[in-house]
Amino acid sequence: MENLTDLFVCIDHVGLAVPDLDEAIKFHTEVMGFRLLHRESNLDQGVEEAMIGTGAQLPESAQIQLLAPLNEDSTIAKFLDKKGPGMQQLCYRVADLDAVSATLRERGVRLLYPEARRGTGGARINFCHPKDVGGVLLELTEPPVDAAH
Ligand code: CMX
Repeated sequence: MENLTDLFVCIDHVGLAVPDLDEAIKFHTEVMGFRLLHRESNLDQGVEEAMIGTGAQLPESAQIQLLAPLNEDSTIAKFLDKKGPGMQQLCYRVADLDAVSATLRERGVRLLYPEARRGTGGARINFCHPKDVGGVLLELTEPPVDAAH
């Protein structure tokens, strides 16, 4: 596969681990003044999640993802136990997840999954191991073709 030059489209979102999704939504909408843009449960990732944002479209604004554990085996439950609530991940949007993953692997970055998995709103996702990218868990997301952005 050809080595890519521009890997990322934009910063898609920042993910915050929260113990209680309803409380976190209430805080971010009523106190911080953001809008609730999307909410879903992702069984594959063991999370109940919400996307929060300014609602700005042009220029497009990155969003905040609130992540609460669906069960005690969830990655988010483990994160909350060890580190408490706070920033759990940074997410970059990509146009072609398979091509970007291949390029990053060639450059020595470990991807957590051998193949893309399902993320928010049906996006294709994978993660770079935090130890290989400066200590931050880095999600890569390829939005579904019919996504609004
Ligand atoms: N950010 C930065 N560093 C992290 C981290 C995070 N979110 N999670 C773990 N680490 C670090 C730990 O601090 C630890 O470092 P030290 O060895 O220096 O102490 C090391 O990574 C190992 O930590 P761990 O607690 O043993 O965690 P695991 O190896 O069991 O899991 C990871 C880490 C990244 C593999 C796991 O969190 C994972 O699979 N994440 C991807 C899936 C995910 O996060 N899903 C929820 C979000 C879903 C979504 O966005 O849609």
